[in-house]
Amino acid sequence: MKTHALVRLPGASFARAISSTAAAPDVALAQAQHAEYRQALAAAGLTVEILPADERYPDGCFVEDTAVIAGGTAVICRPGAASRRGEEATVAQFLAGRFPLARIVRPGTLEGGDVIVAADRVLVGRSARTNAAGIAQLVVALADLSGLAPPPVYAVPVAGCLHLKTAATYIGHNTVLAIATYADHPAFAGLDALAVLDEEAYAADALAVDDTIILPAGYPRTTSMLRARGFTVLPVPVSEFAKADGGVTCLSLIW
Ligand code: CIR
Repeated sequence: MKTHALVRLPGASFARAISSTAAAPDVALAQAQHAEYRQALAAAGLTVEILPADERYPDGCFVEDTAVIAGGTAVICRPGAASRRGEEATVAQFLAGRFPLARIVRPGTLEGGDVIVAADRVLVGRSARTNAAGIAQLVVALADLSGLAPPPVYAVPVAGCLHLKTAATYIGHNTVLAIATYADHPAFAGLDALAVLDEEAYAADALAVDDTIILPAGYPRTTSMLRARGFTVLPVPVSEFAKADGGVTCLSLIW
């Protein structure tokens, strides 16, 4: 049962967030959407912890990338994007005392958006942001500090999108939600893979809080598919974060 979420408010510098799109985010609208997102987290039953905006880091609201919480451990990431290095310091400060911490260090890079913690395995995207050294360090960190047997870790090559979780997310009940090209990936063998329609690919990044799923607004087919399976779906508008290649998982750390 998940109880907490950590978020960071988007600041004025969010206008300069890294983006593969030509569209510039509207900061005031992003801030309003972030407030709705926080309400959805609270409606899903979470206590929402809020870090203030940090104007040094335009992408700082995407806190998911700064840490991986798994097996009772928080692994502090070393972002692959140079402009994002340093974001993790305030997150580490917040998490220290709540979790034993491990850290990804040079030459490793790892961003939390590449890490899917599923029922019996951890899947890590090897992407433009996460390298083999980062993945190897994550494996060691989870084995050292969790007190649990290390779950099998699979490295999954990521192509055509930013992070692994841009393409697939674990939504509980042994189920993965994925874009069609990832739905039958061998890393998901043994899990139930639900494919989203190509025109709803952005909805593959879904945030599951137990049986509630926070989904980007505007994806009716994915919403109905999940509701038909018994999930409570909370659609939230995140258009301004999408302009900066972010989705609903990117905006929080959940535990
Ligand atoms: C970046 O390029 O780093 C940000 N503009 C977007 C990060 C999205 N994070 C995520 O998917 N976990």
